[in-house]
Amino acid sequence: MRVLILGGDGYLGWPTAMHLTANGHEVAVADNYLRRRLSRDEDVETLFEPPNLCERARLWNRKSGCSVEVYVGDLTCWEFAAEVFRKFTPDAVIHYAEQPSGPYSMLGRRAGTLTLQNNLLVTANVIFAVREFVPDAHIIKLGTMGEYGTPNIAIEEGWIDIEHKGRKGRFLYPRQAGSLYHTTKIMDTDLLWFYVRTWNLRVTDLMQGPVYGMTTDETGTDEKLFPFFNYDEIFGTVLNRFMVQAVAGYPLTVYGKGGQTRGYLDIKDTMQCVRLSLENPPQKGELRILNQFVELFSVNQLAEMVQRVGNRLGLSVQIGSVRNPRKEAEEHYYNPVHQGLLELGLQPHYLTDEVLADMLETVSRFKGNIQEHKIIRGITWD
Ligand code: USQ
Repeated sequence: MRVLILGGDGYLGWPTAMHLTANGHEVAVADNYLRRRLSRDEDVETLFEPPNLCERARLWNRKSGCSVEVYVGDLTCWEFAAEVFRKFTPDAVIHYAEQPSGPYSMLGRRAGTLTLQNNLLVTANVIFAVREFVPDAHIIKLGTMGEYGTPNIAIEEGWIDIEHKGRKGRFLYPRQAGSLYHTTKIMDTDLLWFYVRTWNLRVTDLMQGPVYGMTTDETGTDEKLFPFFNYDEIFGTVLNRFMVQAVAGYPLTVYGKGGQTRGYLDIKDTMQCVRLSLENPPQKGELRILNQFVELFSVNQLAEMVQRVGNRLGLSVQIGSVRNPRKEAEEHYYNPVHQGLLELGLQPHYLTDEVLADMLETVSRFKGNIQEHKIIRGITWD
């Protein structure tokens, strides 16, 4: 298939480009380096600076013989979005092109507005471009498990059947996010659902949990092909942060009581989930929602695992406690369904001691780059 990856420079975008070309698809990527710019502006650069997209495409071509077409530009700009769709005419679009951080979206009015504008306008442009240039194309949108929040009932896969006053109906599962960023993902889902009903679009919305890891089948140990790896308070996700903290000898930053539970997955499984969704498209006029994670962990469980494995490697890992900067439940019921991707053929990678040890060893290669002042910035939801 001809696959257009929007946000192709990001933590998931670049590994997806390599993974899909390695599996026989034709791929183009588009990105405006927003994530790199925001990291620089906020003084929270990644553990190492990956090469730019054109250089990454050259390196990958030299290694694998596969080509990736590169478009650099801003997808909130209709002219650029239209040009990319017109030239590449994709069979499928993978939409990762969003400001992806809860803490960034809560920095203040300017960051909040940027998040709203970027995320909603790119989603709208994707919808309009598909309608105008490739109406049969499949849109695969990266959503988040955070759209559901932490309700006191089981979380279904996107939809819920409700019986009310003797009548029955099927609705989007109730959503109640914990940051402005997560709320933009709810708005994306609503936009997509409206246009699926109105224009018969074909859409998969992937509700993903926090991802961990740095290596995929395609990167191997070649660090020039590694994705971004953020360990800072703004763009770093919890397990990636804990691994860097363990290597740096910084007490693991458990927020609040540490009972916050989420569904996690290895970046290798993100690759599988996205490819399986691509290769098994829904019908036109269908919004298919899949909950994309493999295992549930609380923050405390993650910290204990990192401590145990880190100590075995001689790291002397301490578990710290940080006043929770977010407004979220620190102890709660959490029971999300995640059947759809397994039914499509997902072969999960689990978070074993071996996997953790491997990640800690990979992070140790960059120990000299770790800057402790990036770990806690003091951003609060207040
Ligand atoms: N947490 C800590 N200590 C830290 C960092 C985080 O205890 O140093 C806690 C948070 O308070 C939260 C949990 O760990 O309860 C997960 O936080 P996170 O920063 O790893 O993940 P989150 O902000 O929810 O966002 C990340 C990605 C986002 C994606 C989301 C999936 O940045 O793009 O949508 O994971 S989910 O969490 O399921 O909504």
